[in-house]
Amino acid sequence: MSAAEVELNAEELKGIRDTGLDDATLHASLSETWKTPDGLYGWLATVDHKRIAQRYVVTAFLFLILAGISALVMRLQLASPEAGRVGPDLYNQLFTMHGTTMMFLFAVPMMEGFAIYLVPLMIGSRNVAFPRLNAFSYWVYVSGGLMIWVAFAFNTGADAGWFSYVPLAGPEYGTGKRPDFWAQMVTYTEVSALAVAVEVIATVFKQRAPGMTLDRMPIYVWSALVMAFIILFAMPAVMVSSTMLILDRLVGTQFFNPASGGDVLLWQHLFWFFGHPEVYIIFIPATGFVSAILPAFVRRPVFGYLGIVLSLIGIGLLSFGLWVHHMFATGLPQLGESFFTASSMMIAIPSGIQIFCWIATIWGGRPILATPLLFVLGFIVTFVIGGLTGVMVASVPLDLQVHDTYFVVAHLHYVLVGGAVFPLLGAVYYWFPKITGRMLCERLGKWNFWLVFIGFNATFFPMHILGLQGMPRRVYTYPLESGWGGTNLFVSLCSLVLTAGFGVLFHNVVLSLRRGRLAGDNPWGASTLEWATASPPPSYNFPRIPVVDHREPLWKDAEVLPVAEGLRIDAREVIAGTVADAVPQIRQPSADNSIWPFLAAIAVGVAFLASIYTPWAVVWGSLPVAVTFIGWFWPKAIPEDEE
Ligand code: HEM
Ligand SMILES: [Cu+2]
Repeated sequence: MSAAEVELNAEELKGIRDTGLDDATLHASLSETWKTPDGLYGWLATVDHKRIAQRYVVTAFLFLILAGISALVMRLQLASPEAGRVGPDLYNQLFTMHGTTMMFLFAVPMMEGFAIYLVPLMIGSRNVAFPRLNAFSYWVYVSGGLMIWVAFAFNTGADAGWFSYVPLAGPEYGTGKRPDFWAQMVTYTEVSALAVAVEVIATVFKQRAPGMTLDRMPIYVWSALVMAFIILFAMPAVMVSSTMLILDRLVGTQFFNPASGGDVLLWQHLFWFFGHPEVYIIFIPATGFVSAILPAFVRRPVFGYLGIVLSLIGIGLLSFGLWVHHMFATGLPQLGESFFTASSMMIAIPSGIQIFCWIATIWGGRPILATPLLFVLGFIVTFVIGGLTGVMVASVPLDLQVHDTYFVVAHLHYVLVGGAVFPLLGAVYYWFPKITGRMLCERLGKWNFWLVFIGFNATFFPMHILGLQGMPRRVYTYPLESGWGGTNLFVSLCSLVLTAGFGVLFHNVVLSLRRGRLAGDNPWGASTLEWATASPPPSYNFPRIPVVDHREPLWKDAEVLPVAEGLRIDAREVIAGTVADAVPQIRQPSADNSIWPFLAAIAVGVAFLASIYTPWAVVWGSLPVAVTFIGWFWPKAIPEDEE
């Protein structure tokens, strides 16, 4: 960058005070201003997006382990025909807890966690917008997850499937309190997801580094933004429906009871209006990982920036027009079926564009086969297979044949594991050095990849065949004469290979945390801003806010990254700018640590939980909630007052 350009940027920044401090003073004062206090109080009160994000990621991994164990127990039971290791009642709880945990407590929060960690660093800011809401969202999520698993431990695990259809989950057939716990868990996780969505949108739109116009934004940030918008429009549908379910069960409303004018299919419409976009909430940020990882390992920018961004937005919009393909077996009018078949197949177009752009990127580059790139390649192979079976089941006649069989189980795992878990593992290998300051071991990484890739395909590919042979999903056993025993045994054994792959990952993480090679700021020679700061980043992220005039700021042949100065160092501040062009407008105060979000989450959590037992909890429970919110929002002296 020439001196003239720096001057221009500095000109844009007028109105922001220049601190003009040397590095050591700057570091000392910013560390003091942005620090998290030691001890338990600091742990509960921190609003540092990186700490909160790390918690999200670690907690989501713990839920992955729980859900994985339930899957293994299911596979143990299904390994041989007519086995009695797990009874039907426990089996129902197992597949419901597995599916529910994977979707609501693992995949979505994992993606949220990564977004909270990466977005402020990638756009050159010091924290997310609404840092206290961020802290609140984590505690709400974790209490929802704990609640449903504690209930499971007391034999009250949800048992009506991850989509909890009525009337099975309704007042007439739903066992005990089981569906109520499911419905309330949805409320917790959705409150937290909506909070994250609002933070991500506000952060991306308002807090980008000076000069980072929308078309210079990293593709991952675009994907996080699209994810946040999908959350915003999809999640309310399931919150409404789960609340209606709990009202039907607890206070005798009749939303889903046809005898009193209610409608059973209404549940399915509301659920899938959320449920289909849900898979894109998981998949879109995963494609963002791919677009972030690829350039670093093929040494060139991703091919077709505009095409990929438009595809992301296109997928986000289209994802709201497909939900009825989950309901082909409910007897819809022919025209409706054709419409939703067509729209389901249409989504293959933007997905295909992205895949071709990635292939073109690899084609034109010089690929270095490090572990993150292996996972990306594994993702492309696996996801394409899942996409192909997706196009198959989008056609009504075929769907009616394989509906509720293991073909669907195979398909959904190919898209979910292929489309989200593979990129996620790539992302773990890619950003672990940034987050912890240490590299993961490459040799173990290769073992990790091959065990997961081979284990996954060997476990799930044969399920297509089982499905075509007629094996229904959600059955706790099958007769000897069916002839499905051999394949099932093979599948169960291969799931152990997959488990071993995850074992290697956890081993690698534990080992590398202590003994991994030190990473340095930018071990992969990557181009985006998170690599411009230390690993792990300091509490304030960047000593000086970077100024961006390029899509790949760290690949420009500049000796040093241009920076903006002028934020206060004695109070928490971020730069807020215009939405499209990121021209700095104001210095925005950023919230300090506070215990109130934690207390508010407890109050909200207790109210949600108690409302399973009495509707009065909604009334009396709102009092402590109000108190904690008053504490949280108690007016503070704004910086201008102090001056
Ligand atoms: C890691 C290895 C995994 C294994 C061995 C596994 C195994 C299984 C099995 C055996 C079932 C079918 C149960 C039945 O129909 O009887 C199932 C269902 C399901 N799995 Fe997985 N799974 C794994 C990972 C995942 C992941 C990563 C996700 C999502 C991100 C996921 C989401 C689901 C869902 C949504 C269902 C449907 C549950 C229902 O029918 O209500 N699974 N899984
Ligand atoms: Cu769908």
